[in-house]
Amino acid sequence: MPRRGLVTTPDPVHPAWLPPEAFRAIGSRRTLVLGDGLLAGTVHDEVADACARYGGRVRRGAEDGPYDLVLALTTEPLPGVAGEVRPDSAIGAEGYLLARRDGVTVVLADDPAGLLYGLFHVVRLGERAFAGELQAERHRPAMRRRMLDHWDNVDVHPVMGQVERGYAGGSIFWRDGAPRGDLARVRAYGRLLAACGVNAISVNNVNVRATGARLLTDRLGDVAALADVLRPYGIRVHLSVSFASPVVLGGLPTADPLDEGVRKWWAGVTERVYDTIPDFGGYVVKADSEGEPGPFAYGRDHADGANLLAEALEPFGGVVHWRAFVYNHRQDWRDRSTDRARAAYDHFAPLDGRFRDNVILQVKHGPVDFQVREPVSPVIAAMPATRLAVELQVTQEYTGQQRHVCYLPPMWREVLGFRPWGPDGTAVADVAGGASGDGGGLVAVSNVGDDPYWTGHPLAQANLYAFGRLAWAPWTDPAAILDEWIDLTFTPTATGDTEALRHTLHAIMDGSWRTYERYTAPLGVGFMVRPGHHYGPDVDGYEYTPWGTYHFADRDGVGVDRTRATGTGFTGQYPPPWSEVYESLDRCPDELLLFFHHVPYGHVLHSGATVVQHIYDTHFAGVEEAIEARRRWEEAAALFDPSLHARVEELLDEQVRCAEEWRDQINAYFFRKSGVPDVRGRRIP
Ligand code: BDP
Repeated sequence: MPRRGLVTTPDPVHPAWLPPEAFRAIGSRRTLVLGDGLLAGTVHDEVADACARYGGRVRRGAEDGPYDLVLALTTEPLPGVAGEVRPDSAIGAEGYLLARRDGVTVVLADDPAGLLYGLFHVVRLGERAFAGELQAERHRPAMRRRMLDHWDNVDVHPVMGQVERGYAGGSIFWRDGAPRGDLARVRAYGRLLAACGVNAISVNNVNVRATGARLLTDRLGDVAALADVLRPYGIRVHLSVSFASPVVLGGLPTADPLDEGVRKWWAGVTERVYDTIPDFGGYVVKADSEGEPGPFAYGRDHADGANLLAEALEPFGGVVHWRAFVYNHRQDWRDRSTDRARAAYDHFAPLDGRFRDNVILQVKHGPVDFQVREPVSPVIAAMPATRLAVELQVTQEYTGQQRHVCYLPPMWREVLGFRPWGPDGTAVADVAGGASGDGGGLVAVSNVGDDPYWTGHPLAQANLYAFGRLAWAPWTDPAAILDEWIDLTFTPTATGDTEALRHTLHAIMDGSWRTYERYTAPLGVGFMVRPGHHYGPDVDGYEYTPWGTYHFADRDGVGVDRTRATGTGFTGQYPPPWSEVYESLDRCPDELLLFFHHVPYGHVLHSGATVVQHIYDTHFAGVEEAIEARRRWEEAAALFDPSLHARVEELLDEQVRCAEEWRDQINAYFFRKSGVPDVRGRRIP
C-alpha cells in the first residue's frame, strides 16, 4: 500500500538554484524585516536560516539597529533610510523597490509577495547588494499570472506513466494513485519557483483521469495539503478538471453547459472548493481535444463551456484556464484540405467577445504542437476581446526529452517579442501581459519530477528557472538569465574558477536550441519523430496517420502548402504584414519555409543554399556541434561536482548518439527521395 498523509520522507535532493551558499551575503549581515503575515514570515525565516548558517542576525519589528538590510512593507512605520526612500506612489501588486543608501540596502513592497520577490532579488545580487549606493529601482512583474501546469497523473497511466511527457522521474505530488506524502519536496519546489517568480501551479494532468478527476470532490483534501505547503511562497494552486465531472462525479445524466442542474452542480462543488482552499486559483480545462470530453457533445460551443465554469468561479475570484488546443486527431490523412494548424483559430476566433471576464484562453505558442520551430499562433492576434495566456512547454517533449541539452529561452524570447501586427504593433508579451496588466499571462508545462536533480538532465533546470524569469520580465536577454541561473546554482568547486565554469556552460547551452533544430526536422516542417513517445527520428512515422502532422515529402519536394493561393489557407489567419510575408515564397523566412510552402528540393533559400543542400549541411553541422559540446564538457570536469559531471556526460553521449541517428535518417531519406547528392560529397548512408 502506498503511504498516505503528511509524513516527510526526505529524498537525496539537490538544492537546484538555491544552495545555502546563495544566501551567504545576507546570512552574514544584520537584517530587519517589517511586516505581518504569512509571506513576511517566510521572508524572515529565510533570512533567519541564512543567519544561523553564516553568523548574521535578523529582527522582526523595529529595534536595536543599525541594519545592513531592511525588508519592509510600506504599510509599516519606516525607520531611517527606509523612510527616506519610500516612494510617493504605489509600488503595486507583487512589486518592490530596491535601493541602497548610507550603507543600508532597502527593499520596500506594498504587499507581502513583493517583499518575497525583493528578498530573492537581493539573493541574486549576493555581495553586490551590499556595495556602494543604489538609486531606487522599481520592479514589477510584466505578467500578473505566471503559472506552471503539471501533467502529473494521480494514478499511474499504463502508457504515459506517472507524469505525462515527464522526463524527470515520478511526480513530486502523486504516487500510485495517492499523494506522495513527502511534502518537504513540494515545499522546496515552491521555494525554487518563488525565487524565479512563478506564482501559480496546476497540480494534475489536463488529461484528467480516474483519481485525478476526484481531486475536485472527495480527494480535495489532497489538493488543500499542497496549497498549504505552497502558500508561504506566494503560490496558488489550480486544478485540471474534466468537463464531464457532473456525470462522472456527480451522477448527473448530462454535462450540458446550458443545463440548469449542471450549472448548480458546478456552483455547489466550486463553493466547497473555496470553503476548503480560500485562495484556490481556479480550473484548467482541456475539452474536445484528443479524446477529452467537452461541450461539442451537447451541440454547444467553447464559449458556452468555458463560461459555465467561469460563472461558478466568479464569486470567489477564481479563473478558468480554457485551453485552445482543440483539433481533430482523427482526420483523414488522404484529404489534403484539412489542416491541424488552422484548428485553434477556426474554433476560437469566432468566439471572441463571448467569454466571461474570468475566462483565460490558454493558447499554445505555435499553431501545431510545441515543435522546435513553429510560427507564432495566429490565435494570439485574433482575439482582442478575450484574455489570452500563452502556453509554452518547459518539459522537453519535442526538444530532446531532457536527454539532450536544449536551452529553450532563445525560442521563447522570439515568441514573446514577435509582433503579429508588424514592427509598430503590439508584441506577444504585451498581449499576454494585458493592456491593464491583467492579461492571461504565461503558462508552461513543468519539467520537474522526483529526480534528485529535479529535471533529469541537470542543465534542464535552466529552462524552468528562465521560464519564471521571462514571465516576470519578458524582454530579458536569455543569455543574461543563464548567467543568473549559473551564479545561483553552481558554487565554486576545488578549482574555484567561476569564469571558466560560466564560459563552459554558455558554450554548451546558449546555442543549443538551434543545434537541436539543425539535426532534427528541417525548416519548420516539424514532427518526423517516433510516434507515441516522440523521442528520436522516424521520418514517416506520422505521415500516414490521422494526427494531422505531415511533411508531404515526395520525389519532387517537401513541405506543407498552407497558402491561400493553392494550399490550406492558413496564412490568411494572420493579420498583415505576416499574412503576406508567409504567403509569399520569396518573403517567407527560411526557417519556416516548409511550414508554409511545399517546394522542390532545388528551391534556393535566402541563405543561397538549395533546400536539400541546406538539409545536408545543417544535419552535419548539428552533429558536429553536439560533439563539440561533449568535448567542452569533458574538458571542464574539474569545474563541476563529480556526480553532476558524470550525469551530464552520460547524457551528452546519448545526445551525440541520437543526433547522429537523426542526421543519418534525415539525410538518407531526403537523398533517396530527391536523388540529389551532397555537393560536398560527405557520406550519406
Ligand atoms: C501533446 C502531448 C500530449 C498532451 C497534449 C496537450 O503529446 O501528451 O496531452 O500535447 O497539450 O503535445 O494536451
